[in-house]
Amino acid sequence: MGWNGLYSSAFERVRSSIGGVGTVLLAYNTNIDAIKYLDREDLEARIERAGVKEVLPYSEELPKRIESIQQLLGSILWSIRRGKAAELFVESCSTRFYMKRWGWDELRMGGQVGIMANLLGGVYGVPVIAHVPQLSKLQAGLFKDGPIYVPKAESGKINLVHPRDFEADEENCIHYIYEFPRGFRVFEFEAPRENRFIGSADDYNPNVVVRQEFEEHFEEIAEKAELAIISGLQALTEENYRGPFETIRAHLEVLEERGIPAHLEFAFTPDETVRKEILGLLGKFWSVGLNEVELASIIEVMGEKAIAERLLAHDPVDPVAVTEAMIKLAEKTGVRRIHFHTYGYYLALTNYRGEFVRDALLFAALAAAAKAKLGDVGSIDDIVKAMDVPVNEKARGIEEALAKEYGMEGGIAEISGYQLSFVPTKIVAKPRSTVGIGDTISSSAFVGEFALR
Ligand code: 8BR
Ligand code: 8BR
Ligand code: GLC
Repeated sequence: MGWNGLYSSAFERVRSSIGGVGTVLLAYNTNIDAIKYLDREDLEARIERAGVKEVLPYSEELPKRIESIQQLLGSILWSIRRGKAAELFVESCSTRFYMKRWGWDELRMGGQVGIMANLLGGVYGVPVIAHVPQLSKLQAGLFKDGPIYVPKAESGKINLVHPRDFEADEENCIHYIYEFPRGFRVFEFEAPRENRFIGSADDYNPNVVVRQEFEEHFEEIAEKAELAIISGLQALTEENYRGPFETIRAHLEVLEERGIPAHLEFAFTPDETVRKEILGLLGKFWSVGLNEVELASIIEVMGEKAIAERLLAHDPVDPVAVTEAMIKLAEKTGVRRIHFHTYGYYLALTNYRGEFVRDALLFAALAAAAKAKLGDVGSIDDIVKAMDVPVNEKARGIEEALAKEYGMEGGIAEISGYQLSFVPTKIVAKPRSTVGIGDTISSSAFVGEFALR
């Protein structure tokens, strides 16, 4: 069967079995994404007003956090010049106010938890319990209908309610997302690909502030779940990680005791100390999801500089370097599943076997293409609309390299006691937006795998 045949049969099987998946616990980051599609003239005028000389240095090197309008505009330029994503905490109130007045074109659900809750609960119909650090009316309104719940403590007991029925009036956690298309020009710079810069005007998610319900009643909440996906550790720093890590470690122990497989969605974590701490926690997870930059950054803190460099040297990324890095990571931490995704293909290294691992990746790639094509996936049947997106041509060379190196056939190979699964992805030429595709990929593959078991 060719890849298109494998795609449609994987989709049909996941569609018919996903209803059998139990409740998924999602923690910790949920926020509001205020999306602004950048406009050249507007941006140039703003940079001129703020002072070109003061702005440009930050487009060479990102600041650690944003404390001025010059740093904000310079960081946006940093992303545009490289076509790279970046996300920084906005500390200064006057800059937050500047962003608010600059405005947005669209408000969307944000944060790995929020995005996955809407996809799993709102689209796939899989029940989810979400951690939402602050439930404002605006935040609650961004949740889709469906089996999406937040725990509410009432007279010492936990009840599960839809976020709109939580009826709290808490703060807005807003992340301003500045998106630009491939070829976007500003002054003499041109974006080599579409991407975004995120400025987080949010005191809760970047610090992983855990709600009282989750601090005090975690065992009772976990009792209701069969799977877990953890995310949102990426903005922690050497200064503030200790408290949240204690809570997370305690939560992971509860999940482990109850035999609940947990997936870590590893987003880019600039702080090296935090990355090392995450590495130390990985053994408590069943599974981890990451892209090439993230894999290189974690392999680097393991002292494997040479492999880290190989991961970033080629486009598309060398799959043999990826496989070697995944084996090192699995051997060091004991994590049972590593799901790698990059522009054009995915790989999964598992310490168990079966075609369902590959088929879950195919389902995820179709979901990702639907998300890129439509912006928002409304129902599971929308995902079929991505069937006509062509399978990435460049992935043929990747497949050949894997066949030669590991004897891979039909996207599956056996290496040093692990199964390696490969799929070429479908790439949408003009994506509606780039935010949240990674979350769609990781959650669809993880949950899809349990649907197919
Ligand atoms: P992409 O081509 O995949 O967008 O690669 C850009 C990488 O830069 C992303 O993996 C993104 O995670 C990372 N990044 C982020 Br997000 N924040 C960053 C930061 N503060 N400093 C440097 N890189 C960052
Ligand atoms: P990260 O932000 O975690 O890197 O996830 C983004 C992922 O989305 C990439 O690894 C890539 O597989 C996928 N993706 C991107 Br970016 N653009 C896409 C597109 N136009 N069509 C399909 N998938 C895309
Ligand atoms: C990060 C950002 C959030 C965005 C999400 C998309 O969590 O903080 O704003 O929605 O990534 O993956």
